[in-house]
Amino acid sequence: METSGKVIKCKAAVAWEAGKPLSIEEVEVAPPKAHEVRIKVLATGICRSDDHVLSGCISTVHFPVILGHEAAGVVESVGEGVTDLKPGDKVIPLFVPQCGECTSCQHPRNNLCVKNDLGKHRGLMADGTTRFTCRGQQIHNFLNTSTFTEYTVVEEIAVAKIDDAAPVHKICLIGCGFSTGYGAAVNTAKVEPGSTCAVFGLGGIGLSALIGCKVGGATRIIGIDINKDKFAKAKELGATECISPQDYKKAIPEVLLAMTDGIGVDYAFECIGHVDTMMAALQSCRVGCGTCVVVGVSPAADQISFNPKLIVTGRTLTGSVFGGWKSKDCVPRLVSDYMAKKFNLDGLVTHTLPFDKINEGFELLRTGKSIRSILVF
Ligand code: CND
Ligand code: ZN
Ligand code: ZN
Repeated sequence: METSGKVIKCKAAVAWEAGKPLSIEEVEVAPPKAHEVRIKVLATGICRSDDHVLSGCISTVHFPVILGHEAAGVVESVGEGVTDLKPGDKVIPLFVPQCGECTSCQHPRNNLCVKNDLGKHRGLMADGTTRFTCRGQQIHNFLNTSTFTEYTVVEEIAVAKIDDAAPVHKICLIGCGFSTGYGAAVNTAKVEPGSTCAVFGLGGIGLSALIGCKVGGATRIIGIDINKDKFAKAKELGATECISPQDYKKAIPEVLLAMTDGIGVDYAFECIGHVDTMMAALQSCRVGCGTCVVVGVSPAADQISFNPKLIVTGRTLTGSVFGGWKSKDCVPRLVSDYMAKKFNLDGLVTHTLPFDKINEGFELLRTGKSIRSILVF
């Protein structure tokens, strides 16, 4: 059936309010307006950031909302003025867009296009409305993407065309988890051969940072997690040692110092989202040149305070969103690199579930049983 130009009725997981399970509903998805693209979502991952919204930890997001920001699909139709995409193209929606024109897009080291919706969480398209309606009510977008739905509409600056042959059930992770962690290591930290790295948190993001450390040539990669069930996969992906804070009386920075002859690590990645582990990661870094990269998202009101001696003595505290990648340029290249076997992210997918089991997927994440669950339609 020709759907172009028409409202599509389809299945979506609507978050009506925080603290409640998602509700599978029939939603109406309006056709794309000028410079917008309607995408049939084929596979979408569950990232901890989606859960942060549901748990109320990112309190600025407006409900009701369709969450999800890590997906792959095909273009169903395009709005007026869209020239670089056509129906049938395989694509990845981009939770950090790339307009190509703003001061951030023009800056060689800045990937945070001013058209991102990360801090403000307007949850609306550029014209101030959304394309989703359910039970007569407008439903908000999430991070320019909203992928927990069979069809979504995104701005053309928030979609990357990728290799037609790429397996959507795996490379959907390039939409967030993989690229975020991997880029934190290869772009933000620029891990060098021979270095020692520590990865705090061995979920989808942390394990991707670990893959990046390995690709960067790190000789020692220490994984840290309170859930020891994560250690086997971490070792499979390149961790040389794994430790749990619960096995030590001493704090983790002291343990890491002892493990490195008092030197500390060259690079530490915080992939959890707690301010205390962010501090621990910074304190674990080598004096004079160690770098701590914050990737985890902490509750909106949390603050860090620390003794400036930690950084005046040459440590660097930094962070990145979406691994520092300029999204529209880099996502197609990351997919090509995956196809060329420059890295393997398949091990991050622990569960593949039908879309209707989305709440089960969230439960697997919350109970620490999954790395990434992929929902398929
Ligand atoms: P996930 O929950 O899968 O992984 C977190 C891991 O940390 C789990 O294995 C936990 O067991 C472990 N953990 C929890 N508490 C501790 C602790 N105190 N000490 C050691 N380990 C602990 O989450 P994820 O990998 O999907 O996401 C990780 C963070 O990254 C999360 O905060 C998410 O919101 C954030 C993120 C950032 C970005 C970005 O662009 N910067 C994009 N997406 C997600
Ligand atoms: Zn994410
Ligand atoms: Zn821009």
